[in-house]
Amino acid sequence: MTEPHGCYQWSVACSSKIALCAFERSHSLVHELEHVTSQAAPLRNWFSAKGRRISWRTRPLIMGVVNVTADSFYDGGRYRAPERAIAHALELVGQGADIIDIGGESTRPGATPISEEEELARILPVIEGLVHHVKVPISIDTTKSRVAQLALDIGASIINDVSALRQDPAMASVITESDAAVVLMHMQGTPQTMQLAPHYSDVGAEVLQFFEERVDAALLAGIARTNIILDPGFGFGKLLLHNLELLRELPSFSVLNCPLLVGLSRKGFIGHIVDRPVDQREWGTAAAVALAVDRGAHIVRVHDVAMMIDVVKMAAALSPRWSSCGQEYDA
Ligand code: HH2
Repeated sequence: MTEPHGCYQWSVACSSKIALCAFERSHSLVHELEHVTSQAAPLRNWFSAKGRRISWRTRPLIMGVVNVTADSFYDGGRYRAPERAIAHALELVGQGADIIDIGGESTRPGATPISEEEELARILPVIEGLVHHVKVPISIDTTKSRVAQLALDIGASIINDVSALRQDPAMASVITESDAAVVLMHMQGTPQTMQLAPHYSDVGAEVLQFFEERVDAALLAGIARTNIILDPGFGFGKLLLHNLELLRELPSFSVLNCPLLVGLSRKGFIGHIVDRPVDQREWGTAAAVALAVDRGAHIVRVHDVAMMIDVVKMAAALSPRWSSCGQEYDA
């Protein structure tokens, strides 16, 4: 019988098999697995954003990236004008994006922080221009509570906080009160410092411990577990080997009963391996995305939706983790 994975991985019935599977893949996280598998986990293939269930069945969801910035590491300057950003977001939705992630401030290594007013001026017109024209949830990539609040007020429903609620003490209550979903991402340091000297003794164990701490902090602040998404933060305070190790360790993070998001698209570590500049990393990204799908990612954050949706569909069709989730083919 096929191992139950993917959309069934949170079932009470399957938790011991999941634990066994994760145990086989991870040497360092045994005690965490024992702890979590002793808890009853609900059957869930969804997360909640402002009371709406965002679910998946046969493949991970695709989060399409729209950067309304001048200096993003790949598309900086391209969608700086609101009408261009809106047109690009509509294009990504047309290509099959399940979520649109709008960012007004670059988080690339060494990026110059921008003011709250500047960030608001960049993203609000884009949300306003999109919200009545797309059905997919709109996510906002921000660490600032006021930016989050105003974006949620006009229709966004997910806050993608790369600081995992650590940068702005008011962020957690904004999310609690609006019942938005939140992405809690791991980062060592800040975008200004993170690539200076990343250091871990066991990157997988440290990221898992960080997730436990941040999930506890979010729950304590009143955010429901069903609204929390976790992200290991590829490229955020990590050397090449740390990124590769995290991709290998991905299955072990499912023990926290939260969906996993991965942002691998065109990142520097892919560039190092394939030895190509940022505009030539789509094949390297495709390989990393396919492996992430097989290793348990539920949401894949990408710049190239049209390409990566085929990669995600094919990887899911081939993956034992997803193939038990009700895929049906005519032939
Ligand atoms: N990566 C980037 C930005 N936001 N959010 C999450 N949750 N996970 C990620 O891996 C992630 C993220 C960097 O990509 P991009 O937005 O294209 O670049 P920039 O930060 O330079 O705008």
